[in-house]
Amino acid sequence: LFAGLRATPNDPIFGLTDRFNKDTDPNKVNLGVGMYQDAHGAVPLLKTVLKVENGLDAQGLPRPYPPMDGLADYNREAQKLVFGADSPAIAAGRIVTAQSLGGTGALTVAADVYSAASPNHAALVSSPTWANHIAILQRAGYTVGTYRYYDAQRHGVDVDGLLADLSAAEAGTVIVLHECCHNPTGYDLTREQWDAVAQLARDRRLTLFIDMAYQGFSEGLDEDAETIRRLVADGLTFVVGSSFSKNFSLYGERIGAVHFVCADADEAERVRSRVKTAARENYSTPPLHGARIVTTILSDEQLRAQWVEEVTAMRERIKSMRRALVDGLNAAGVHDMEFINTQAGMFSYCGLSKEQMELLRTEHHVYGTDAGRLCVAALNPGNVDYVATAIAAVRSA
Ligand code: PLP
Ligand code: TYF
Repeated sequence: LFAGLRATPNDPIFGLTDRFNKDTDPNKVNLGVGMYQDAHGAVPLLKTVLKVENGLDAQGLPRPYPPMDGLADYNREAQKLVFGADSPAIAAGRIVTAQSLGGTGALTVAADVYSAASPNHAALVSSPTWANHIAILQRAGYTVGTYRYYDAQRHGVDVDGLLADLSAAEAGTVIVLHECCHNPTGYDLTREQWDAVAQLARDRRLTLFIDMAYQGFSEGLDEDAETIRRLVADGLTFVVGSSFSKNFSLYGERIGAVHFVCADADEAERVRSRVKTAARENYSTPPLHGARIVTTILSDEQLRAQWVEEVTAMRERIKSMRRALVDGLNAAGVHDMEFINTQAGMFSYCGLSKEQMELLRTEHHVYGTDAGRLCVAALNPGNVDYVATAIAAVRSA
């Protein structure tokens, strides 16, 4: 039956972890996969999450099927976190929110609904982007192209290229944008640049998908959602994918949400039926556990405040590690990598070539992606100087 089946290549990012696990060097550092780690190099279990889990355990709750679009209380809380508790669009009933299997599942469901809504099956993603954006859209029948984004020379965003490429897109083209903490580069759009994108989206009737996998990891939970809230206030209709993998450190629970900002409540009702169908045909109903944890925390004032503190601590620690890396590089004689402090989120495009990234692995046991992406959220006081020295050595090799 499977004799003629050819194997597909390993996911390059998870493949790095496999290589890292086989490395026996005691100094090895995994800056490959995007997972936040604490000062001791562990993926944390947040204190608020543990507290709630213990409570849920003690209650011994049954596990019925949730609705296909997820728990209603969860959806309400997830929606408020993205759009703001006082959002007029929420009050008007024109935002459809459904629990999703992480940010990945949000995109999967969005792609199904988009493809039913418009005959234009073209999509554009940033060059570069998270590889799953391309894979998921292609799987849903989209022809996926790229818009210019990363400007290696200027260590930032090629805004002119981006706007030119969006201007050339046909009406109805799906445009995937990263709300904040761009994966993989770490470079985000400024407020003015977002305004220009929004103007184009309106003028050319582009279909925006805004991926927010890192809410709270750039400037703050509200600050990081500001663009989305402004687009809603401006009257745009679009879709948001949001994830609790990072800001609740619930990677393995597969918990996120997809939000459809519709023109009115009537349109929202029709969209909701499509969303439920997409869920039913993909996985029937989403899982309960992560949704219960997140709902309990977000709907309790004290727990929520404690969680916000934990998100703040993660964000601040990442920023301090960026500074420590730049300091370490300076101490090692590398003075042109200050740009690391201008990037946001878990990732840094460090500008090293594929060959240099391989040298970093083979000679120094430091693992980042071929494209030069380092997960700075996996740095800690015990490895940051080692990594800085290794980068300096590779640069002068
Ligand atoms: N979108 C982007 C831009 C990401 O970097 C990630 C990475 O984890 C995701 C979506 C997927 O998030 P999740 O693990 O919640 O599915
Ligand atoms: O970019 C990352 O490292 C994270 C995690 O197929 C990830 O977004 C990596 C690869 C993948 C799914 C998630």
